[in-house]
Formats: sequence, C-alpha cells, structure tokens
Amino acid sequence: MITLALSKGRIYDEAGPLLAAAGLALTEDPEATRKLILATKRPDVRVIIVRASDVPTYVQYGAADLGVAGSDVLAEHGGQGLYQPLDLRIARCRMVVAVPEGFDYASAVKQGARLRVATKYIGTAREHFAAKGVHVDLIHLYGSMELAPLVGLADAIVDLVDTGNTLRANRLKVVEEIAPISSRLVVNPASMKLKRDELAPILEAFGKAIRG
Ligand code: PRT
Ligand code: MG
Repeated sequence: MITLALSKGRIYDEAGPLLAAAGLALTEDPEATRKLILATKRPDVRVIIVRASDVPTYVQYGAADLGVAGSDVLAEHGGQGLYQPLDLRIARCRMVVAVPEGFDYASAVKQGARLRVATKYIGTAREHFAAKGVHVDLIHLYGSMELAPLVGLADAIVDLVDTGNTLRANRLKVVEEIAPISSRLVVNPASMKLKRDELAPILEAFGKAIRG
C-alpha cells in the first residue's frame, strides 16, 4: 500500500487534476466528507488528509510514503528526511515582506530601526532579515498576518501573496520579494528504497502530468 499525504483547499484543488492524470483520482470528494483516509482509483494507493503544514512531518516519519507540500512549508520544516524529486508547479505564489501603504520601509531599514515583524514563517523571516543585517523582533502568528500592522502589533509582515487582493484590501504594500513559492512532491527516503517498484511509476506519472 502506498500512502500519499495531501491538504484540502488550495493544494487539493490544484493537485486534483494531476492526481487524476496520474490515475490516482480520489473516489470521494475530500471537501464533502469527514473521512481523513480516502481511497483512490488504484486499490494500492490511498490518500490521507492533513494540515498543509503537517505534510512534511507525516512523510518524514514514514506515516505517508509521499506528499504534496508548499515550498513555504518545506522551508520552515527544514526538509530533513525528505526527498523532493518534483516541482509540481501548482499553488504558486510569492513570499514577501509587506508594510502599511504609508510606512517608509527603506528609511526605517537604513536608520537601523529595530522592526517588529509578524509572521507564520519564523524561520524564513529570520533568515531573510539576518542575511540583510536588519534587526527584527519576530512575532509568531498562525494566520491573518495582514491584520497585525493595522492594529499596532507589528511594523511589517512576512506572508504569501498571490493576486495581491488581500494586501490591497488592507492597505498594505509589498516592499521585498523573498522567494517564489510552489508545491513540491516529497518522498520518504526509506519508502523510496523499499517501495521503489511501486513508487517509480507514480513519480513517472506525476512527471508526465506536469509536462502534459
Ligand atoms: O489552513 P491551514 O492553517 O490548515 O493551512 P494553510 O493556510 O497553510 O493552508 P492553505 O490551504 O491555505 O495553503 C496551502 C499552501 O498553498 C500554502 O502552504 C502555499 O504553499 C500555497 N499558497 C498559494 C497559498 C497562497 N497561494 C495564498 N495566496 N497559501 C496561502 N495564501 C494566502 C496568503 O497567506 C494570504 O493571506 O492567501 C492570501 C493572499 O492571497 P491574495 O490572492 O489575496 O494575494
Ligand atoms: Mg488556510
């Protein structure tokens, strides 16, 4: 049995067509059921539904043989104990630094002000500002980062942006691009060895689905 870890929402919406093309369409809609273990068209492949940020953990410990995770999530996790053989090029967006429209970020940085930065991506933010030599106090949030600068919790946020609608609606602007983001297929290294005969055709099918 091969177990694939996926999150609902954005990732499933965009991975669904790839799964179908790889012959692994789910037999039930994950958005319409409360089941967390779902069958696919292939009897030897099942899907488990987990939080987006938990996918690397399930695969690292071998509870799933493979999974789909955003590069944002993988950067925070660190990627230890994971192969990342394929960029699926789905759920794409950008990791950015954003501030209120009226905030002079360049001057604040130049003056060496100590910035308060709210984010879910503590590791990514720490690395980004350390590389620039900017002193920051990081405030860890679990969501709705866009709110933090509006109520005085932070000067800036590190967050994902796709269309930019959420930033605009909250009068925030992008001041730095940290990285382009997309989802990757991740594989447990022990599974890769022990289940190579079952996994190789699946990886092959995903590769074909992306190119097709
Ligand atoms: O919801 P949960 O806490 O379980 O996890 P999650 O919020 O991380 O999951 P989910 O499903 O929202 O996101 C899963 C993955 O999708 C992320 O890890 C990214 O790799 C990818 N992705 C792609 C995005 C976006 N685009 C995105 N735009 N994840 C989040 N957003 C959010 C962003 O944080 C911001 O609040 O959408 C808002 C901005 O969108 P725009 O279009 O208004 O700019
Ligand atoms: Mg979410």
